[in-house]
Amino acid sequence: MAILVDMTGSESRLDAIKTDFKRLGITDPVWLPGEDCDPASIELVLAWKPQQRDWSAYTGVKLVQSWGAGVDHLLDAGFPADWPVARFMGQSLKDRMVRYVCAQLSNWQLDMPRLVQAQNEKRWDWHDGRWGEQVLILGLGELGQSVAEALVVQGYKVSGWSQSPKQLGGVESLTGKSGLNAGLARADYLINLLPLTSATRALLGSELWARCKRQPVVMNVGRGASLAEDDLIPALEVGLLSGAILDVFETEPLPPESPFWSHPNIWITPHIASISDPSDVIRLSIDNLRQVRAGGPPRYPVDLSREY
Ligand code: OXD
Repeated sequence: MAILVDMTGSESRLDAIKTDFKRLGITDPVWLPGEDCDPASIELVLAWKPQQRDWSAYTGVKLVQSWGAGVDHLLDAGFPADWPVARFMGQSLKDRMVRYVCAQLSNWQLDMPRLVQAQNEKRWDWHDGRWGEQVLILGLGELGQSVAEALVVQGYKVSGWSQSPKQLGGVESLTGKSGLNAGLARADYLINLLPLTSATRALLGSELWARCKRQPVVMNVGRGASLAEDDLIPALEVGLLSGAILDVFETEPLPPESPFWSHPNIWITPHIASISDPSDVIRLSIDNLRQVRAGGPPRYPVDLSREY
């Protein structure tokens, strides 16, 4: 078999991925974009924002494996409709997301930037924190469920909004418009973990903010385009929201001219909430390829016609 790693990333990152294959004992040829491979020999395409569009010469592909949990970056890649597609999921991805969300909620409550500044100025800046109990998680997929369970353990009151009802210990399951309204009305924190689809694009916007009653902090760890970016600063200015913790953006890297950089109540991290562990992605992709070769479905299958 041969593998195509069609990823947008720095040369050193792509080279490191090639090395990871070797380290894991996979001796099959691994090709990077622009390298002179025989397209017909490729069985596995590992993709992150792939550059290739014409797949007509790739006659032997058995599986497309997304490097990440999200698959919106694959929607316009032009894959033939009958190629199986899988996304990445694994314990390391869940753990990292849980750690990011818990850390950022705690950082917000303790107002860490204020404390860091006080330390820099050798000032004892005691304050009594800004606490909140009620969390609404938008999207109860694998990552959303892990986050919900972890926040319950931390003592938060957690609701999760999803397409179909979910049974999760200690988590209130909300569905539909009325469920969303109920969750928004009492949320102190709103965490977006929805996949980006036509239905969720710009969902986090003024219409949603108008239904919030407790000036929540919004955390976006799903996809940037789920947030209507132009609606955010107005919602902060009129006090519908208290703050925004953003890890993902419509355009990444976030352009220097974005007003988000300098807003005091917007925290920015560079899409690092949960980074895929290369070894875990490679292992899953090889296992998935074996399953597909044996006639079964891959783990974490994706239906690109449904956008997730
Ligand atoms: C992902 C991501 O989709 O890192 O996993 O955004």
